[in-house]
Amino acid sequence: MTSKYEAKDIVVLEGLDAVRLRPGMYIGTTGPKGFHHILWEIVDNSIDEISSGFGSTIRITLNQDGSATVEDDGRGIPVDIHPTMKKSGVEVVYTTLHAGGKFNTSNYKFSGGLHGVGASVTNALSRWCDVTVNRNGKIYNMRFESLEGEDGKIHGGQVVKPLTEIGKSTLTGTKVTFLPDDRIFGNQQFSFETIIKRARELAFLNKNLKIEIFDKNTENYECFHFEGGIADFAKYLAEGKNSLYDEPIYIEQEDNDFKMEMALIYTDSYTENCFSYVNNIPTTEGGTHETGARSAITKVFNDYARSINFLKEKELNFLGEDFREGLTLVLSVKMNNVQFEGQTKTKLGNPEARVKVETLAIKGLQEFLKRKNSDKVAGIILEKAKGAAKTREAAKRAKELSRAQKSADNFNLVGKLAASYSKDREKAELFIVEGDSAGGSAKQGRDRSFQAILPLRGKPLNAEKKRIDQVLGNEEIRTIISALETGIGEDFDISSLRYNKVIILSDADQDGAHIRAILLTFFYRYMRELITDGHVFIGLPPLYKVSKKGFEEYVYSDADLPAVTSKAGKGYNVQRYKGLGEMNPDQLFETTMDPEKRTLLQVTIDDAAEAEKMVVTLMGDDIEARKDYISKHANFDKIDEFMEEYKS
Ligand code: 28F
Repeated sequence: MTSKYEAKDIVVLEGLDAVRLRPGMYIGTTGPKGFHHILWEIVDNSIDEISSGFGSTIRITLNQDGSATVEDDGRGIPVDIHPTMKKSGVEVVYTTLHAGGKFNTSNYKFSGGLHGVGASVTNALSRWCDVTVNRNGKIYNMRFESLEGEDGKIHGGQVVKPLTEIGKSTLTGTKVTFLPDDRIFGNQQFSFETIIKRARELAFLNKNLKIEIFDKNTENYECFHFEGGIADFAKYLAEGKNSLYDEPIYIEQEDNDFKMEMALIYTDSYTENCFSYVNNIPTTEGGTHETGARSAITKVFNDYARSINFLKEKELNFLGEDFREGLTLVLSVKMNNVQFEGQTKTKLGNPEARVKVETLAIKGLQEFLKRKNSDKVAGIILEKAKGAAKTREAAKRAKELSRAQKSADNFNLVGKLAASYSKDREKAELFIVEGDSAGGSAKQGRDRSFQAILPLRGKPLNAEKKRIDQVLGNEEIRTIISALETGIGEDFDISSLRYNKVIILSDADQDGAHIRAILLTFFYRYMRELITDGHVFIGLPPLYKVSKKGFEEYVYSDADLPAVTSKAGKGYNVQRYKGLGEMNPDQLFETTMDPEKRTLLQVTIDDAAEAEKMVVTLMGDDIEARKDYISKHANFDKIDEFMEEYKS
């Protein structure tokens, strides 16, 4: 950066008529975006000046006549005469396309502006433009207008008042007021909302900048100044999520004419939120700088994980994606000769930017890790990555298993599942029966034409506490999945369901209740449609049989017992069934499986969020919360009874 400016430094490329002829070529569109673009061209010049270290404040005023004023407290645009152009610096900046240090890197380090065309475009597309400069202890003023020439055409940005000394001042700075030309833009107005959005962003991106916006029409006022810069930006973006630590990691590195700033904060979300910028321009499509930043994060934290033995020798490195889960990243680079690519020209293409950002970010992150108390934050990040890696591996294994299983487990099923004869899916029923002995009775007692029996040995594992790979590794669960033929999770396909009714048959004791809860949790987690489409039922076995000569009746609840015994009269006998296994095949069919006589509870989910909460609470680790929840509300609709049992 040269501190001494000479007007001769300005390079001349093109005249202003071209701008009015094809405004779209210079500002993209003459719609609202282009209309505001000519304001940002002026603001960009102020930002260039302030970020070079001169001045601190930009004030934008929306005036009542539809014009806008932009002021800064920089050095003021040079007023000396360019030796060959014989024009003042102000005139050159406002009447020459591509004028300015932007394309002559000796004056300003980095160029701004999407099209990089500068203030002359604003002048060319304004009805009038008034420039006041405070510099050298004096106040200078110059005025431009778009006027009809002798050729009958309108020529934009004509000098109507040459640069004139109009007073004295000890201050320095530049103030520009312009009225967008309605012959170009129609009758549009500046939008306070649009302006404050971008102004806020600019204030985040330039931490030394204070930016005020005042709308004289509405008296609306906003002022932005973020001392933390993009670190504050990252915080702002993470608002409403749960941050895993308080202050974002902020790094700032420079290498000759390349500057990069990065702020990272992790939240408990599972997605990445990345905002990147080049010369204050958003790079929505990402690009080489983002790639460089990501590889730096991956490398530095993997190395750190090794160095503290968080990753053991034989463990694999985390992948880039593991470090992206829950990451809010703001990346801002300043550089020259920017190449934009992509669908919307918002993707940085410069290959050297990847290398530079990666190198600088590695340096910055390593410096961060050496700082006191960084180990806590780093530990949190490593834990988050570890969780992400686990999920990633589990998901991968689950997919493989789920696929491999389709063929393998049909074999697994043989000998366990007693299939039904009929292929009529509408009528078909699958009984999942607790225990081998009850399973044996059910197999003998069933109506083979449409009832299939799957006995469960032991308890299937608790689906809530395990990751999907473990769930799928469990033999009992795999058998159920194979029998239903639907697949699970992402691969779940309800149209492949073999049985219209899936009936859980377990003992009326605590173990039985537990098995039901486990199965329902599994269905809820991995085959939710099975429940929502009404395919899941709970079979109700009788608790008692009341009998005497010529009288026999099954009783399904304690409450009903007195009524039945009094109906039986004197000399009856009450048999209490402790488990399904105590009934012989005929009894089991008659009491629990016969569609004509049995009682089934259909499992429904009234409110998915509530059900979710219930499953988490019922099957999760917090025992107190579980008890509490059960006594307050058990909400699998009709299985409230079952939850009552579970409570005991
Ligand atoms: C309201 C809009 O445009 N502010 C500006 C400066 C300061 C200098 C400058 C501008 C250098 C080579 C173009 C002063 N002293 N606000 C503004 N403040 N332009 S624009 O220089 C002109 C550029 O070509 C400036 C020493 N060096 C630069």
